[in-house]
Amino acid sequence: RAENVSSFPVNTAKDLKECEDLAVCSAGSHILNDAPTLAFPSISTSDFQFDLEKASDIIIEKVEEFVNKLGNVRLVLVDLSHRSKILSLVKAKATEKNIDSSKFFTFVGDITRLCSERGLHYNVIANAANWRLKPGGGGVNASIFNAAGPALEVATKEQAKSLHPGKSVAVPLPSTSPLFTREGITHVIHVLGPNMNPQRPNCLNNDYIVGCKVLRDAYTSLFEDFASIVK
Ligand code: AR6
Repeated sequence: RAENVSSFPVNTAKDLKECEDLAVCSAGSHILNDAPTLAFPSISTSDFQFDLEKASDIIIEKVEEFVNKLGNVRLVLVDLSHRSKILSLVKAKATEKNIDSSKFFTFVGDITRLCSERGLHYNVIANAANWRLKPGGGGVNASIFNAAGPALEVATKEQAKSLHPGKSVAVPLPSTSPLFTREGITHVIHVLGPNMNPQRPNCLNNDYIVGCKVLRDAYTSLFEDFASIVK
């Protein structure tokens, strides 16, 4: 079951054997599985202050729409802490909807270290970006640009100068980047979600009619970009 995965660090073959011995084989199978895997953070729900209930419904809706369409791939929603509210909401709704937990599950860890520290095989990550596609700021954007090194900023500029809310852009990661060499990540997909934070650009002033549409568009664009990378 998915909750075993997020709470069970498996780093070595020996750990994995022990984990199987402990009859939590589903954790092992997630970790051993080498299907193309997209790890993504919950877009817009932290710095951009989007409502968590609404965001969790949209994640589930879009995962249901894409998970089978995409074939033999895995979609993994990631957050830093076991106390993550968005992970709990999405996990509960995924169980309720009987979504295949080998194709979609939640996972706790730093999205820039899921292979080296948590033993998860993954190849593509999503970033909750800003409209200028700039490094820094905070949250997952700062972590990804810091971990990827300057190569990501250069490669990003080659693809796009800016992003509209609801859009994404896929950036191939140069093989010099530590994210490529250490984690095996080949692409970063920058996604710009709707913003409800008055301190940030393009604030929607609590307009959740527009906000939900933009968040749906953002996940559609993300999963379509992932599909074109793996096809
Ligand atoms: N690994 C996994 N998940 C993370 C990590 C990490 N290293 N860091 C944060 N999260 P946020 P937003 C989770 O604020 O709301 C930036 O400054 C976090 O707990 O990064 O879309 C950009 O430049 C949350 O669940 O993105 C934009 O200006 C999720 O990632 C703005 O913030 C998204 O949180 C975007 O705001």
